[in-house]
Amino acid sequence: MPAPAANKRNKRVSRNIIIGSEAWALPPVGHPDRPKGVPDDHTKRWTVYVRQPDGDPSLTTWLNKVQFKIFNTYENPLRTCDNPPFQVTETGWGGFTIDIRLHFQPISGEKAQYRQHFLQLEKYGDEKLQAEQERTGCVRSEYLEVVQFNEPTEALYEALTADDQWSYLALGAKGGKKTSSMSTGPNGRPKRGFPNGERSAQLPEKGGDDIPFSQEQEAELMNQLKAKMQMVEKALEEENKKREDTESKLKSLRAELGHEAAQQAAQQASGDRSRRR
Ligand code: SLL
Repeated sequence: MPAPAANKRNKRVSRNIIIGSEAWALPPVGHPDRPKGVPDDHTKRWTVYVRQPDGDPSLTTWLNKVQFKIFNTYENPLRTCDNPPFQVTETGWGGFTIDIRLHFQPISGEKAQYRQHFLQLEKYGDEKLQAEQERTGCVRSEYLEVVQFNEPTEALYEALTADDQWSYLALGAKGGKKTSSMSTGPNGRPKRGFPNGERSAQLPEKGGDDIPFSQEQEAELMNQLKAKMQMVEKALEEENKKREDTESKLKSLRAELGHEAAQQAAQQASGDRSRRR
């Protein structure tokens, strides 16, 4: 269903997503590590997923939910993920094609789109890739997909160009850490400019709870860098001195040996010459 005409913009925005699956071997039947309740004929545990490439804006800006239609012998084969991670984990014995339905955020006015992914459970690819799959015990198969929004609604366009699409990276969801000395805005990113909201290219003089960067901090950072540079220079000086010592030792050793060695070399050379004649 196209967006109402009044909302249309003469723009096209696209987003990359990764669609993929990972499969691991299950411990054999009777093994203490084999999970309980898994049918005896299941040999693999697998996950099928839809995610944004690392560092990309959050796909929840435009993606509302994802449905995975798995093989129809599974219980409840239409699996719906209303929130990230958009993924389904199951066990089984064979690969099959999974239908994936991408549902967009209501502000987009876009109808759902379909994609497919073949659930690859067995090793594949060249020797190097198969060796890697053997080593890690994991078979991964994924591809990059592009979702295009032609003439997005105003609301979708706003969302797709907003700063806060990246805030999930700062909120420590995946190892990302908030820097404690910075104050952050409601979107989790460091606040910019002065506490009164004034924006300026000039850093404020002093820091404070509401001021993430200041001239004072800048100066302190410069001092720290200078101190580190002095340490490096000192270490370099010491190394140079060591090198000079070693070189002079080497020189005197050579001088000591020189006489003997020169004689040997001369004898050798004259022997060579006489043999050649
Ligand atoms: C096919 N590739 O397309 C085959 C089917 C089905 C795999 C593979 C167990 C399912 C369950 C499982 O792994 N099925 O336990 O319901 O015909």
